[in-house]
Amino acid sequence: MSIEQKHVMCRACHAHCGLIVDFENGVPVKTHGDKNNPEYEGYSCIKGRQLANYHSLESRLLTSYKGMKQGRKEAISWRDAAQEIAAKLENIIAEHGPDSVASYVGTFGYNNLNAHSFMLALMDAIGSTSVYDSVTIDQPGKGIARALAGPWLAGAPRVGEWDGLMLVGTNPIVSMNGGLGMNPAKKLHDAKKRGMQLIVIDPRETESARQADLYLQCRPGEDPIILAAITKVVIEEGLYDKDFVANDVNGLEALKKAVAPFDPALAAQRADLTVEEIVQAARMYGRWKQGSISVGTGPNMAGGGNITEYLNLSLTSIMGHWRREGEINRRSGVFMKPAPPIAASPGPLQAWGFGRKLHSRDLEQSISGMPTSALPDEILTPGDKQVKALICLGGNPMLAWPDQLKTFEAMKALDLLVCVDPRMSKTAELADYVISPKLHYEVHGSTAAPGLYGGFGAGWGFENNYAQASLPIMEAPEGSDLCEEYQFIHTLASYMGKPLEIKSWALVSHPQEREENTTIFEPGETPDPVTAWSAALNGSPVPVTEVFADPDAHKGKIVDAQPLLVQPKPAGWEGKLSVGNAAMLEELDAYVQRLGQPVEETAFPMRMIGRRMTAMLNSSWHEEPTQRKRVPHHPAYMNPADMEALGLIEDQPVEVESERAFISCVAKADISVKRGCVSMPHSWGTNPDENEDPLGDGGNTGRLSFNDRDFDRRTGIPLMSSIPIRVRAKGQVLIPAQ
Ligand SMILES: Nc1nc2c(c(=O)[nH]1)N[C@H]1C(S)=C(S)[C@@H](COP(=O)(O)OP(=O)(O)OC[C@H]3O[C@@H](n4cnc5c(=O)[nH]c(N)nc54)[C@H](O)[C@@H]3O)O[C@H]1N2
Ligand SMILES: Nc1nc2c(c(=O)[nH]1)N[C@H]1C(S)=C(S)[C@@H](COP(=O)(O)OP(=O)(O)OC[C@H]3O[C@@H](n4cnc5c(=O)[nH]c(N)nc54)[C@H](O)[C@@H]3O)O[C@H]1N2
Ligand code: SF4
Ligand SMILES: [Mo]
Repeated sequence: MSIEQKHVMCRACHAHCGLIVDFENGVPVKTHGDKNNPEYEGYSCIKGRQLANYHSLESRLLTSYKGMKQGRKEAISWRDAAQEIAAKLENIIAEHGPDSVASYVGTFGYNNLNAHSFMLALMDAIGSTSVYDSVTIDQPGKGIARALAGPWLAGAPRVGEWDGLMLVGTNPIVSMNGGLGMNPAKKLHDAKKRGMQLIVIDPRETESARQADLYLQCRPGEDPIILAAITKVVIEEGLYDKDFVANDVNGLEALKKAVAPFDPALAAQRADLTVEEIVQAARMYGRWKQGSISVGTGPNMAGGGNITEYLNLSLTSIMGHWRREGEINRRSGVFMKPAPPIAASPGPLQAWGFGRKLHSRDLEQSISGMPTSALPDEILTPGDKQVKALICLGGNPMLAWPDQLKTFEAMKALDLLVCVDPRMSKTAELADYVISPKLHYEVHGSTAAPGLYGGFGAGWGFENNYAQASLPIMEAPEGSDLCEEYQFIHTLASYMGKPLEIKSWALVSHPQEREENTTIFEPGETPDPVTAWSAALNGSPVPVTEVFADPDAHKGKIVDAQPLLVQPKPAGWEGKLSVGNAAMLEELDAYVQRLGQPVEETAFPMRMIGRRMTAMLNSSWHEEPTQRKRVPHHPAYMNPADMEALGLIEDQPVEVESERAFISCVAKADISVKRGCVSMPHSWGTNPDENEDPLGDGGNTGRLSFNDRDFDRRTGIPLMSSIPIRVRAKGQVLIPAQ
């Protein structure tokens, strides 16, 4: 039997690993890592290794469908669907105006810049500003903080150069979130071997925390207090880089004053740490000549995301942990053009106050985007700008958005709901149309998205000047009727008689050039994939056609290019980094009153905290058998002592209840979870009109949130972690032995 190996890029998460697929007689039999891939070095995860199954699972839609909302599901070709949807959109726009049509780009739109750019162009063509994505229900504090601190043009050093890394509510070994880059376990192992230190602040002793030199098992929701106390020690003990601050940082005095009340002893008491732990963390951190802090979804979802991210950047700036004059940046860019390599900051940018306001709530667009958590209100609240139609690209509002009960009412209230999704997701079940796309093996892929995320900060994107441009390695199944996401969007626009103006992602830090690099696709024949990718990345450092034509790039390669030498700050340059933003320090001020105070006693004494699991990505493909075997039921991980106190035993069905609602799942003992916390993965569960099966798909943690209480006034994100809850047994039905 002959085995043929083909290279593919996994799009199952934002990491975009370069993998190899073994074909036996033309059939894919195994997907695995590629030892020769210079960036991932053989890495793959359980999800990537099931790619072949995703293509052939029974749950995969091989054609588009319509009429689920009316309970009359019927197959339809994607072209006919596009034509019908175009007519419906035209009617809705004629009656309610262009802003009544909203788009929502989720994980599989965000990670596919080609599809994403076509979606944005469609909204432009319609004239709608109701453009939403998952950023504002993810880590919206990142964008806010980066704007208000000001970007550092030369960027940050990479993991190979750090003396230390501090992880705050993120677990990159599992999530591939920023911090350690690609193949994170190996990167951490190598870095630790050469002496890099690791500090982890997390209520759960995560896979990353187990490697830590110092692990702080904090109470959730108190990160601003912990980082403020660390900042206080760093400033008062003079551990920061005084020259760098004198030349490149504004606002140290304001920061010093703002953190002054955060006495480590008071902070420790509130965050349930010891004073020694906080002081030790500050001193360890303060000794790093080069280092990094990575803040994840934990703090961003626990109420203080903006200020936690801002304190992260403030510490980074006073320590001078940025790339300096004369240093080399090997990442000169393949698909993404980096900012000019100058050791300077242009100064802060506007983070809000420039964009679209909501008609239903006192919220507005910010630099992190439109407040997605409030989109249900925009749909349900009558008014001029009421949203009547929603197009979801690779996202699943019913399982991903906070406040599932309200989201359900909103989805049902829409005149038109379209999902572009290869599965009948819980949202698609309520939709008028679901358009099924081609998958990984069947499409052209590019690593442009992780290239873009490289701009998020240290530990994001690639270590090297790496890129992959993969080709289709398999035909779509015989008899199927599938398209690429961008093809559907272009065809839809064509039926509406609208040209699409594709704006380039390659030049995001060069807005002027971005405007100049627009590609227009007229109604009619849909461009081929390389032409579409070229438009989405027009003006990239290496032309997209060149990368797609390079056989080594099909496998993933480091592209030879002149590294960037960081230039000195030009004479007369005025911009500086800011660590004293008044709005951010006002957010910090709100935490002063918590110092030394016990946590309020209520009927909901425990805290639900989020977590990710290697075997599952958000709501996608939970039905894949190998992955499901690893996580058969929706788990609620609790400290065994808490389980005992509650009289719960392993695998017992339980109800987790917040003030909003209760959900059913299965109790699991886990010594790594802080007492008082229940650690649960998100995006499980059913729609509210279905029975919940704790031994099946479990409950939806989004149902535990209110979208209009305890929300951030800049981005709208409500509490999605550190939610006050209580736990009780759900009968005594025990799971039969496996
Ligand atoms: N309680 C709670 N809620 C959360 C979170 C949390 O931690 N806790 N996390 C939040 C975060 S960080 C995010 S990013 C959001 C995610 O929010 P969403 O992106 O809305 O949710 P996903 O579950 O990732 O949705 C992915 C959808 O894409 C489909 N899909 C899979 N492959 C493809 C493909 O190739 N093409 C297309 N077009 N579709 C595909 C899947 O079937 C699925 O329906 O959820 C948020 N919700
Ligand atoms: N395998 C896998 N990988 C994924 C995903 C997935 O579903 N599965 N999802 C992807 C997505 S959409 C994203 S956005 C990234 C997210 O990447 P991460 O942010 O790294 O996500 P988590 O692994 O959930 O890590 C969050 C951590 O925060 C902790 N935590 C919760 N509340 C608090 C708090 O108040 N304070 C502190 N300090 N910690 C807290 C939790 O215990 C948890 O360890 O992961 C991506 N990668
Ligand atoms: S980490 Fe896993 S799911 Fe993500 S791209 Fe790599 S192999 Fe695919
Ligand atoms: Mo996310």
